[in-house]
Amino acid sequence: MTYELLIADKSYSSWSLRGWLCFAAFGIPVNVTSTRMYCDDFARDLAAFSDTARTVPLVKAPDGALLTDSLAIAWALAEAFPDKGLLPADPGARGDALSLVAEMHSGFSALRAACPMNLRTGWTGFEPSAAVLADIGRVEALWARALGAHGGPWLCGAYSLADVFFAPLATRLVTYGLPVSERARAYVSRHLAHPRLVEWRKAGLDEGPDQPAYEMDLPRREFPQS
Ligand SMILES: N[C@@H](CCC(=O)N[C@@H](CS)C(=O)NCC(=O)O)C(=O)O
Repeated sequence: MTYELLIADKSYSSWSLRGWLCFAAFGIPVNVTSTRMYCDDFARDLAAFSDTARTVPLVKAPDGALLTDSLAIAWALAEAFPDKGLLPADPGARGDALSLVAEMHSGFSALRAACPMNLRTGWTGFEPSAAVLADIGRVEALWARALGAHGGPWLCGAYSLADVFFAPLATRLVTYGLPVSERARAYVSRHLAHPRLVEWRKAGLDEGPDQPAYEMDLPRREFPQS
């Protein structure tokens, strides 16, 4: 028996992207089912997956566990596959990765609310509020420390769960044209070129019409490819 993963709209569901990357970026086999938010399919497909399902991503593990949150998916896979590199082997880098994952999972509410992930387009003319700028400042500080302490190219050296959790936020920095340092922009470019993110984005473009809930009252521009 293998893992079963339920996700939604690849272009828009940032938590689904994180859940999927926990498998795909580390070569862990998984059966993926995809649904769409903001329509009857969502409730129907969640109920078919589990009667206690409420949000995506959702995972049924081979041991019978139902993982209802991206953080639980990350921790369970890191425990089940200690040799797949989800977390760095070095204890200091590992602690930093855990901290980055946890802070991303619980933080950056202003940036997340004002700039929903949308992998189909970029926007021009977005004016960040003071709260959004404060979140960007915190992202900059965390990334600069991690990249400096562990030597890159990813936050804690090799690609880890820390990068999985920041991948959607990295896309938002460029799709909304937010002000970032050169170092942060180079890290964002690494995400944009990551083969699994490229694969996910491409698959999302074929998932049907745009979701109206993610429209912005702003002129569009092309999704930045690098
Ligand atoms: N804390 C959850 C958040 C999951 C979440 O909010 N997922 C969104 C999609 S990105 C969702 O299912 N929204 C539907 C709803 O809330 O009804 C996690 O980390 O997995």
